[in-house]
Amino acid sequence: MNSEQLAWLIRRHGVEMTHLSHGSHIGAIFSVADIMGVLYADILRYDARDPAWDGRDRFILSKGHAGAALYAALAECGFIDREELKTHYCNGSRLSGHVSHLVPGVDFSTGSLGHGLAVAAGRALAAKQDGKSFRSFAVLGDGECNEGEVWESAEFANHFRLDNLIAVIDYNHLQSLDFCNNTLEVEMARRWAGFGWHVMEVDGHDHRALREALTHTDNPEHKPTVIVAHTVKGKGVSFMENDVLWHYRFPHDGWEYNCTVNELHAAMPAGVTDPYTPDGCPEMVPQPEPGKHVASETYHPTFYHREVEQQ
Ligand SMILES: Cc1ncc(C[n+]2csc(CCOP(=O)(O)OP(=O)(O)O)c2C)c(N)n1
Ligand SMILES: [Mg+2]
Repeated sequence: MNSEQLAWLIRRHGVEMTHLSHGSHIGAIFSVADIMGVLYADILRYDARDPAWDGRDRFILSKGHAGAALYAALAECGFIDREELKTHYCNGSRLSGHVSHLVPGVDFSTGSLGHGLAVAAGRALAAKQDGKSFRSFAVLGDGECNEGEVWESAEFANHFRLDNLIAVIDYNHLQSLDFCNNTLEVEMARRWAGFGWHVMEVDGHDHRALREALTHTDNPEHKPTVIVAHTVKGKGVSFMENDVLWHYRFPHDGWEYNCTVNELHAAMPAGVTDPYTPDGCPEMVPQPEPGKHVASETYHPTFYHREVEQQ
């Protein structure tokens, strides 16, 4: 399976998982889907039949609220059964809303933001000390970079010249409740360079650019690498793109679900079959207009107040 196909399936599974569970974070899943697709199709070394293989690259999805994207990748790559994805968020399921290390192929539980890079850096150092050749990867959100531990880890990785450590920042300028520039915006590339990292900036939805950056992490000064991936939260579905609403809202029955599925179908790569709605959904018209949402009891209070103020 190529990375485009995998990224599409991550998005499609993400829609189904959040729809069935009434779970959250579809915007974050869509934002990181291409990064995950390239990592799992082209970059990471793993053996799905032997998830604990010692030579595997270590991977941490530090923005663990997008766990559905990781579970979907693991299902498509053979670590777990596709059917199990339907249990996401259910009581008793090992596919908890945020990432669980009980799932084969997962090295570290995440969801409490800010910790993934520290663990990834520790593993990179351990690899060097033990003479092992695996690499250590972490994917972080840009809002997550407000956590101080990220920068302690950045300093640590620089000090130990961890050139086997690769971080990817999903740089979508949104957090859970607002844009980063209304919260605490990190001037991403300059900050990481200041911390002594090898910095690359790419379009985080361009697979070729992602692949190119992820395969050229070597640098003469043996710095750790960060790839600042410019992304759009909600990427792939017009009315979700760049709208903070879809951090918590799931695609509801009716036009939200149907239009989401149909927009994904319009961009379905050759060779992929939709496991849930192979022929798409009955056409529906988005209601209301993109950006103007009807307040409902399922909305987060912040959005509700925003809508009330707008009236
Ligand atoms: C330590 C911690 N604080 C707060 C939260 C609640 N929370 C979940 S997602 C999120 C926003 C994260 O934004 P970002 O890292 O930019 O991720 P995105 O969804 O935009 O990819 C927050 C604050 C959390 N999970 N962990
Ligand atoms: Mg963000």
